[in-house]
Amino acid sequence: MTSPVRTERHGDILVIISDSPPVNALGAAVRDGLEAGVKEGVADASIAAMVLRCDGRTFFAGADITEFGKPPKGASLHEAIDMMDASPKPIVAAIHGTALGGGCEVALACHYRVAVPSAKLGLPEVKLGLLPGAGGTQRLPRVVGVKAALEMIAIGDPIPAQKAADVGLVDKVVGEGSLEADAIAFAREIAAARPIPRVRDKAAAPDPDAVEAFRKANGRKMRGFDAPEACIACVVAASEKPFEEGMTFEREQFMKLMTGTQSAAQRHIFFAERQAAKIDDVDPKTPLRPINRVGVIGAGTMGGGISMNFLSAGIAVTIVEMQQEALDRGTGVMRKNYEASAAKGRIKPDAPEKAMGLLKPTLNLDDLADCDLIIEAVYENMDVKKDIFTKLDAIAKPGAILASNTSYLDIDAIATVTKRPEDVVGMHFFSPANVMKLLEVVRGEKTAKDVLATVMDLAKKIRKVAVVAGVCHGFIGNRMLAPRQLEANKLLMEGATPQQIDKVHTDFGMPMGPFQMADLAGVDIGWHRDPSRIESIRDALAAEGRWGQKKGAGFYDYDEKRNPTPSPRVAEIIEDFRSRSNMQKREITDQEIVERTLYPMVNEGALILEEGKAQRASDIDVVWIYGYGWPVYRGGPMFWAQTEGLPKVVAGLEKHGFKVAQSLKTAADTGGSFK
Ligand code: 3H9
Repeated sequence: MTSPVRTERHGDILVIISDSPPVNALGAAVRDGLEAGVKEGVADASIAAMVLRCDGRTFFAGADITEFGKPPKGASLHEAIDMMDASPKPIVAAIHGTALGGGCEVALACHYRVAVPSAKLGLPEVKLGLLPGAGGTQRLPRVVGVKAALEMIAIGDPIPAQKAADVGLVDKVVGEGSLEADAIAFAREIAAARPIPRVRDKAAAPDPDAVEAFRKANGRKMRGFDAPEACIACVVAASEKPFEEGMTFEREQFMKLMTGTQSAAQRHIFFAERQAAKIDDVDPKTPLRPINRVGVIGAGTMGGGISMNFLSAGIAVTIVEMQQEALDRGTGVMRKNYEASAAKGRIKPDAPEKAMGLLKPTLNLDDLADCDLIIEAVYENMDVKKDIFTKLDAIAKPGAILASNTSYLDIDAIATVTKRPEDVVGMHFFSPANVMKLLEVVRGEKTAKDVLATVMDLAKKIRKVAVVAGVCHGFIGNRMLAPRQLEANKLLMEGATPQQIDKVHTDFGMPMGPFQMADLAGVDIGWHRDPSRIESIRDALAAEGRWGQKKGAGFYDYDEKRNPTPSPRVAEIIEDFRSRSNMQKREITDQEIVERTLYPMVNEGALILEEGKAQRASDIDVVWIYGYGWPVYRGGPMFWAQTEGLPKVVAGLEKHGFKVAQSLKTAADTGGSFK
């Protein structure tokens, strides 16, 4: 097999080049090639210095994650890196694309770093539940100091080349189109400089204040995760221990994380997210329909949020409302949202004007005639949606994609009112639509393959994570939410409190529990609006005007800052409803809440898979991570069920009288996993 690493001589400079698509991950063959390249440069008396660069779209994007958990092969990354570090001739890392993880660690072990302006450098291992395990935690603080290293290692966001130069991580920012030539020239300049600068020889000053401030600023974000604390401990070690001791400490911490379930879950999600973009029976080379202008019907919270996604990506939007006042209100909210983001420095100062400049507000549905994609985002009512799609069929140009943002309704039924059901698709955004990453793409019976391919591609452009779902009530996410909510309500009747049930969910790592969610969304949603008809605790709350956060009262009482406290009135309502239903109150354990609210979600997920409404179990996990805030360190409900043990899940479901999905039973009985 030919090596992915080759060398080229440019006078007294040896250029070592890796060419391992797609991202030059540091797999066994690349590591072996690097060792061979450096050996060649060291052994050859005519070589004064070396340049290390990559072909393709990026410098090394990290260790090869697919090798994790498998028996080691070839030179280890440590060995390759140690060899570079120890080279008696200087090595210059020439960086383009993204030098991430092990790639950034390779660059840190080189003696100099040059980068093009568009390059980014970072140590994102924490996002995989890991820490930089090839010396990154020990070398980076020695270069950029404890404070900057904490940000890069324990948060994991990469930094652009210029910022890297400002903090000393990059020695020189070179020409965008002349990386190799500039790196060779730089190598010639430093070839004779002695001593060769080695990061390991530097010291990082201890900075306990920075550590404390970092913990304080990021505590919430890091809650529940193991990796960030281990990252912090390693950065502190870099400032307190000699290099080799720090390396030993880093290794121990890395192995602990690597063998734990959190990292397995986070790595699962890394691949699951990328897998979700693939549709089994749709060729990735399917020609796409051009999307230059998007139409959005409805300028409410949802329509406005949806429009912002496209505007932010530079795609023109025509937004339609029925009344001028509603249109003005909707576009006003969008402008305010943009301005708030600009004020916080999240977007450039001129971004609000740019985005709003691409928006065409109108009261006339006929103005959608030039749109390539039209998304209907009005309220959930089949008759209303059918009426809109009938009109759209007459207005939209041939080939335009007609999408509904429905969260429950039957896309096939909506498609029947058009003469082009192949152009109809569901695009289910999650609220707030400009923030939440998930997009459920609902594939109707007749949806054309190129429509699906186009929508999946567009999702990437607007930075959403798209998952394909089949037509069923609530699709993937909301369908699985339903049994959870049902059981949570039953548990209230049996003796649990809203706060106990919610706490089990937040302790699990969810951003909120079922009743906090109900209060946020609105207790009155789906209410029959007849105060005399009290058929559930929820009806009783709605009848009293306890509609949730917006009314200052729901399952909880709220102060003016929307801080919740348990409500004595709600306790009374529950007590009253319980006694009228002739039910006995009993003690409910937290474990029972887990078994009755989370296990049924897994069961529903298994049914969704059986019915072919999701392509794969990992797609369901992606839905829950990006649509509902399921803790990524638990890998989504289907992955979590496997860490919990499928036989245990089945036994729990059976104990509480649930009908267990056949595929779940089979997987549990055969020691298998979800496919
Ligand atoms: C590490 O380095 C540990 C060390 O500290 C210590 C070791 C001892 N390995 O994302 P894309 C695949 S941990 C294997 O769609 P983009 C990816 O699955 C690593 N495969 O492209 C996909 O495959 P497919 C630290 C990888 O342009 C294809 O490449 N590094 C790896 O949108 C294209 O990826 C990271 O965490 C990998 N490391 O984004 C960086 N990376 O086509 C992880 C990617 O079959 N990578 N693949 O679906 C990324 O963040 C993005 O992939 C990157 C490109 C920004 C590089």
